[in-house]
Amino acid sequence: MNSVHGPGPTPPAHSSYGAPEDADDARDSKKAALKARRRASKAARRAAAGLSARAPRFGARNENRAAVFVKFLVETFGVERLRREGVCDVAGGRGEITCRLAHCHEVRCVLVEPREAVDLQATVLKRVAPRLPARYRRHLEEAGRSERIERLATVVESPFPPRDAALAALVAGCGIWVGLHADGATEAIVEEALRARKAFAVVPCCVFPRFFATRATEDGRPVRTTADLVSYLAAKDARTCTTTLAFEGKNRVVSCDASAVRVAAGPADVSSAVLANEPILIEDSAATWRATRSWTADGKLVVQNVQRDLGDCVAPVVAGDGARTTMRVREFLTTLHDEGTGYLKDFHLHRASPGWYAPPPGLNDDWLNRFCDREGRDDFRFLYLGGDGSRTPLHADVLSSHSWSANICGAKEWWLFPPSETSKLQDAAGVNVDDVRLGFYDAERFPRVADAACLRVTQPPRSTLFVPSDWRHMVVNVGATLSINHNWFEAGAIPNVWRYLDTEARATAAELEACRADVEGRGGELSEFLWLRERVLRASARLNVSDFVAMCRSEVCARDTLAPAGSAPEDERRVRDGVSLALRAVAADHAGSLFLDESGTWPRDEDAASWSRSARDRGTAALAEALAALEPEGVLVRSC
Ligand SMILES: O=C(O)CCC(=O)C(=O)O
Repeated sequence: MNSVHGPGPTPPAHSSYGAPEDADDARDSKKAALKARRRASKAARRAAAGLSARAPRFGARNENRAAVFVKFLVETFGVERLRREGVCDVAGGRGEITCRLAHCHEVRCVLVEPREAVDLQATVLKRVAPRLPARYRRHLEEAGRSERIERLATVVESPFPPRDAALAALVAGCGIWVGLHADGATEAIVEEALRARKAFAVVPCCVFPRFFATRATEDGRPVRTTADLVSYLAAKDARTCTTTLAFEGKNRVVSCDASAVRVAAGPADVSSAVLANEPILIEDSAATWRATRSWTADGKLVVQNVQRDLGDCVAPVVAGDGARTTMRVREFLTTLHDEGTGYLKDFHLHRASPGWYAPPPGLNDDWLNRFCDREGRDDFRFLYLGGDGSRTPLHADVLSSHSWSANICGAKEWWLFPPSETSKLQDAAGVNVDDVRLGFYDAERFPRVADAACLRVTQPPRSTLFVPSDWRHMVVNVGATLSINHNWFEAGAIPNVWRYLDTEARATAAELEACRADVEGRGGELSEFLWLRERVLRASARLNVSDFVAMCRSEVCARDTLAPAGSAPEDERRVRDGVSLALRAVAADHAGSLFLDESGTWPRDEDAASWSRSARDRGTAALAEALAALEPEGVLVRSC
């Protein structure tokens, strides 16, 4: 079993996921024999006392454990989800769990078992059928086999996780990974599922302390017992739950939905999520906002109040056919409940009418909108309003910014993909899939969408979702939904923002290269051409490199710390280094094309003062000042 994760020597290959005949097994069998002797003598005592020989049982007999575990899976994840996402049954032995899920619940299953060829039809006929309710048994008796198993179950003969790419893709195609007494594979299931953001449920059994010698409990003891192993696995992620299953023996299940967005327990969790660039849901964060109080009653939209407050505003609307238009909010409201109506999006609420809400704590160190306010330019604070089923296609946010989105009423279903999954969401030409729901995209053109690790959440009314920088996401509204969102970023996102801007700056430079000769031909200066390039970049990307420098300078010079309040010194260091590296890259590649006016902002007038030597010197000086604030030991920035 050389693919089982975890430190220490590898359990021998002869066994199913490492069930070696070692001292621990011997100890386990001794314990079992002792237990059996105790049970027999108890039964004898009860018989002597004239009582029933049968001892009271904790739950079902051990041989029913697969049935009990499947019941747990159905109750925990719901049969709809099991069917939608599919189950990977790791170290599933003869395949009883797979047989039950596929045959009785019509769940697509992949059984990974390294030991021997598994005959699922034999298992269902011999082991499963005799214990099934009559309705499932009858058609097996008639047909002598289960077509559902033929149709839904795949056996993968491999260690876990499979190394072969095709087999690994089969496993990755399942949303829920399970292991009942999977022995040496148990920790691998947990680790891989957390990494791939899958849901999992494992029932640990043998511990093999000799093979996994470096495992330690939270209080530092070596993991020696099954109870230790349960706590050790549960400690790997705050979202895990442990439950006791109703059968005898090793019956503690550790389960977790690593595909679920975390819910914040307090502001510190929000700051940690921002630092880690991970989504987080903040419940009830919009409950007391003036917007919520004014525009909803009993959780429902009060259309006439929205009309009263915003009716005359003109807002952008994406029509049902995708065409972009604008209309008065009052007019849009009359169509809100019509089928296939448009989606009112990106309406600048704060600009039109401020004071309806305050950004949630932890999501308000907003460099982007502060900069826009300072410069008196368009901000990134929006109101969205859409009917049931209205949708925003898969995208990553503008400028590689974060966003937060708060529901005033209605709910939103989110699909969120970490940056590592981006290529799986694209076709061979690098075009993004528009709708990631199964059946809504061309699986031949986008063959890896189903394998992409995805976080899911149905965001309830009055809550806020933090959407991190560079995470692609898709949204579908559930019921008429009014939401407020900001695109924003803090210091931690600056490396991503810079990467985005640098790519755009290079593309703009390449496109404009042909104009350089024109400018030079009419006797213009190189700096006029560089200013022009910055101007085009600003129009296409909303920020140019000069803006980026001005924004970073005003933030880093005005404060002592850049990471969220209360962050560890190493986080502060990491965040500072990120900003510093971005500005060093500006110094290396763009120092000669920074232009600032006397007030320290982009000189937008189309006259020679804008691209003058002094405008460039001010740009270079702003960059040097920002770097000096970040790196007091000093950096030399030279204008070219
Ligand atoms: O609510 C929506 O439809 C889209 C919101 C979004 O994409 C965001 O907040 O980043």
